[in-house]
Amino acid sequence: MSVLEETLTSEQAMQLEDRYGAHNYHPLPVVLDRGEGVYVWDVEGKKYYDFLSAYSAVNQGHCHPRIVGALKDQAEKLTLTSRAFYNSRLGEYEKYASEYFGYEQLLPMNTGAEAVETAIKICRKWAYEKRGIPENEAVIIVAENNFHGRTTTVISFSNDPDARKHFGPYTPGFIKIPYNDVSALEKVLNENKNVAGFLVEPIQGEAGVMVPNEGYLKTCFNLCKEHKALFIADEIQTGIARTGKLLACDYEGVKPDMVTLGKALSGGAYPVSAVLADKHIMEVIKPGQHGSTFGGNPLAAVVAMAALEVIKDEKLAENAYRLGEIFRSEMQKFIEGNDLIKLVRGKGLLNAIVINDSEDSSTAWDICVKLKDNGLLAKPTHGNIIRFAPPLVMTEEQLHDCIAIIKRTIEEFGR
Ligand code: IF1
Repeated sequence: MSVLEETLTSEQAMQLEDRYGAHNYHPLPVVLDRGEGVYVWDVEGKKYYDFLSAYSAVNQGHCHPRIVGALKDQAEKLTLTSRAFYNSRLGEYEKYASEYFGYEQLLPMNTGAEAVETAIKICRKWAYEKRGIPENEAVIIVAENNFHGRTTTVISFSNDPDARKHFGPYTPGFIKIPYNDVSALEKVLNENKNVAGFLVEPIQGEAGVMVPNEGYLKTCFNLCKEHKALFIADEIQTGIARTGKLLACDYEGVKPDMVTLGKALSGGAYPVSAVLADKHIMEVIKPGQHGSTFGGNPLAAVVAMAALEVIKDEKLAENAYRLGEIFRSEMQKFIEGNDLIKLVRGKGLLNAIVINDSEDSSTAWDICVKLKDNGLLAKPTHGNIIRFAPPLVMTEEQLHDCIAIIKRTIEEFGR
């Protein structure tokens, strides 16, 4: 039997990762082997509700037949051409996705971090060529506690010590301001003539699902307009129906100058990311100035089209909105009679509970281990915060089942 055909026990699989893999993660002790819709199964056949959705990449549910079907068909036909040649699916995808989100053009990449890097490069180039900012002096404003990926430039403006420490020297040209603070943005825009853009998550995911005040995005957008800076929304986690609208910015009627997308753009079947913008911005990038071997490949193109069709056809934004309301109101009722949980917050099906404990406690982790034992997989974002982000194809009945598991687990834990 070849190595690939052997079925390992969970214990063996974990040992292999531990021995031969770099230790850049600390996973919950569960080894997943199969997924379908809102469910995943471990190697021993135990079934779980997935309440992480691969960090919101699997919004359409695991192994969605339409997405997998598109992937299989295209995989047998043509997978990769590079951009040295045209391919028969890319233009169709670029048109479909641009119109879908209401932009003129799309730049295809693969991972979220690459999409953010791309947006930064476009923003800087735009600043020099369209705004006349002096060479090498463009500044991009970012928010404290941001998460935009793991590349050297992106971690340069992180303030998470794990993400940053000993990875310097850092890329200059970023100014950090507190999140959800309009006057901080206004102050920097007034004081610094070289601000090219403001890069922001409409809801901060890794920071613990921090939902800004109503009107924050709109006011920031207007301030950017006034100062001729680009408003760049990182919708890699919040986008594609996760928060109950197609984009989280839709809640405030904001159309960002640039949007980054990733994760659920492929429904988790393949790494697909993109930057969307109108022509007057995108046109600063000319042949040879940016790209990627895999970006824009035909497999990614058909997978992304299928993934976006599923969002519309199955009305997943509407479902996320409706189930999110139920989730928060049920959890709210529950925590009023419970000392362990301090609050629940979120939008659509991107939610978190905050535990009455310190940020560096292990309580969130310990609860997640118990949730796993009870058949539900979630992941802490801090020592005291648990994120709940199930696939958006969940039914109301399944959601009530999950809420019951969460309540029971927390009650057991409190004892
Ligand atoms: C990991 C968090 C989620 C993102 C936003 C860009 C990227 C991400 C808003 C980069 C990625 C991930 C990556 C994942 C953990 C995760 C995460 F906990 F860190 F915050 F989703 F909640 N912009 N987020 O959230 O996309 O390059 O990874 O494709 O393991 O690092 P990527």
